[in-house]
Amino acid sequence: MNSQNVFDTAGPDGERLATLAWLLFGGGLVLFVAVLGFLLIALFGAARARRTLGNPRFIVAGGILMPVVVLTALLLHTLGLARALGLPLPGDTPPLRIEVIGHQFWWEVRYPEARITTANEIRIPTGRDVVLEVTASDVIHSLWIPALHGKIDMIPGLVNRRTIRADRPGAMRGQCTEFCGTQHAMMAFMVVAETPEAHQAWLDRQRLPAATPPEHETGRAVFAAAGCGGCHAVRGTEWDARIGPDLTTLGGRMTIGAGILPMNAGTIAGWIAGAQDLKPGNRMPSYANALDGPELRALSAWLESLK
Ligand code: HEC
Ligand SMILES: [Cu+2]
Repeated sequence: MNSQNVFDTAGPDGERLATLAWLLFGGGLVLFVAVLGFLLIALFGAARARRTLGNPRFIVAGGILMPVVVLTALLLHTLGLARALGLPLPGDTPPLRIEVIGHQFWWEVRYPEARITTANEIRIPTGRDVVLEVTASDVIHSLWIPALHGKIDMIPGLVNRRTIRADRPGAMRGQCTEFCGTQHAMMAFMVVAETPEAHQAWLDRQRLPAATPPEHETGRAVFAAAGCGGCHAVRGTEWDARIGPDLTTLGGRMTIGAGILPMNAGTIAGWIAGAQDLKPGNRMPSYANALDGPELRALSAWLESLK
C-alpha cells in the first residue's frame, strides 16, 4: 500500500469518502460528456437540432433546473454522509487516544495512556477505535490520512477530536492540508496500522529508555557536544527538550524529516548536515560546517540504532 490515495482505503470512513469521490467523478464525467455533445451539436448539428438548443425552455431546464436538482441532491447526500463519519464502534472497548500536535513543519505524536511521545509517524491498532485529538503549536495545520478519513483542522488553542478506524494492517501516507508556511508541502507523515498484538508490543518497546551500547558511545558524545539536546528529547538521557521531534526511537520510523526521505543512517547524516538544504526555513540548523565526517557517521549510526 504505502500510498496517499483516497481510492485505496483502509477503513470504513475511507470507504465512504471513496464512494463519494467516485460519485463526484462519475457524475462530473457524465455532465462533461453531455456538455461536449451539446457543443458538437451547436457547432455542426442540423439546423433543427441547433434551434432546439437555443430554445429558452432548454436553457432554463439545462442551465437552472438541472444544477439546482443535482446540487441539492449532492448536498443532502453529503449531509447524511457527514453524520455517518467518525461514529464509534458499538461495544465496551475504550478507544485509544492519540494526541497529534502540528508544528512548522513536523508532527508531534503522544500516547497519553502509555505516556510516550514520538513524531512524524502514527501507529494504530486495527479493528479498534482511535480518537485523534489534534491541535497546533504555532499556526493552523490540518491532518489528513486519505485512506482513513477527511481532513481535521489543527488550530492553536483548540482541540479537535475525530474517531478513526483501520480495518486492515498496512502503511499509508498522510499530509498537512492547510498551508502553514514555506515547507508545508514537506510536512507529511506515515500511518502504520498493525494488529492489536503487534501494536501493544510496539507500545511496550517505546516505553523503554533509549539504550547506548558501547560501540555507539562516540555518537552519543557527539550529540552532547553539538548541543542537539537543546531542542530534542531522548528518553532515558538528560535531554528532554521539545522544540524538535523526540528522537528516542528515531530509527524505528519509516521516514525522516516528516516524510521527506526513507529512514537509514545515510539519510540521517544527510539531514543533520543539510537540514536547511533539504527543507529550507525549518527550525533546525544545518551542521555541515560544525561536524566532520567521522563525527557525523558516529552520530547518525547511534540515532539509527534507536528503535
Ligand atoms: C534549534 C533547535 C534544534 C537543534 C539545535 C537541533 N535540532 Fe534536530 N530538529 C529540530 C526541528 C524543529 C526538527 C523538525 C524539522 C522539520 O521536519 O520541520 C528537527 C528534526 C531532526 C531530525 C528528524 C526527526 C524525525 O522525526 O524525522 C533529526 C534526526 C534531528 N533533528 C537530529 C538532530 C541532531 C543530531 C542535532 C544536533 C547535531 C539536532 N537535531 C539539533 C530542531 C533542532
Ligand atoms: Cu502544516
